[in-house]
Amino acid sequence: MDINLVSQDGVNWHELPTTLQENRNTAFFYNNRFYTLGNNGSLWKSELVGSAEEGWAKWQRYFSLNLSINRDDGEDQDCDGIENIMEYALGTDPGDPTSVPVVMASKDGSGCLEITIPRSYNALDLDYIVEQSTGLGGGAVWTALETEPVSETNTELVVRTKQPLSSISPQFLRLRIEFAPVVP
Ligand SMILES: [Ca+2]
Repeated sequence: MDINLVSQDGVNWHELPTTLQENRNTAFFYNNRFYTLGNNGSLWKSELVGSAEEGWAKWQRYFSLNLSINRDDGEDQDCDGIENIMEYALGTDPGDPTSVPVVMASKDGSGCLEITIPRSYNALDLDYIVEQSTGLGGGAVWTALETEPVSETNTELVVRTKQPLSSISPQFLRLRIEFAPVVP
């Protein structure tokens, strides 16, 4: 068997010049290693290929392979108005339009606005930014709202405004998601 196509995601395949190995009968990929099985039960294994996927890459691969979801961050295959990056961030199902995130906001004991944001258990590669604007529509100017963390777990993020609501003029809030800068 002559193996001359390789892939890291099972979707995109690239040619790889290989030397014909006469006694290799089958090959498979498991736990980030290639294995080949030859005559008389000989088994070869490769070095680790890449590293185990985490976060966004893992999410993309899971949903594109298992549910055939278009994996791009701006796609909205279930037409629920929530783009993939937000479905990932908030832990909802990108293939189910009834699976929508619920972000809660309430006034806490000191009069500040407390915002509870659900999140995917492994979406630790994202920044969650609450923004404010005095208007909506195309001309609206959005700026980051000053918040401080209240609590943070793998499945929930709670922040609150630094100022009490009484000192903030009426405005609209939205949640913006960004990929966190990679720390070298
Ligand atoms: Ca969606």
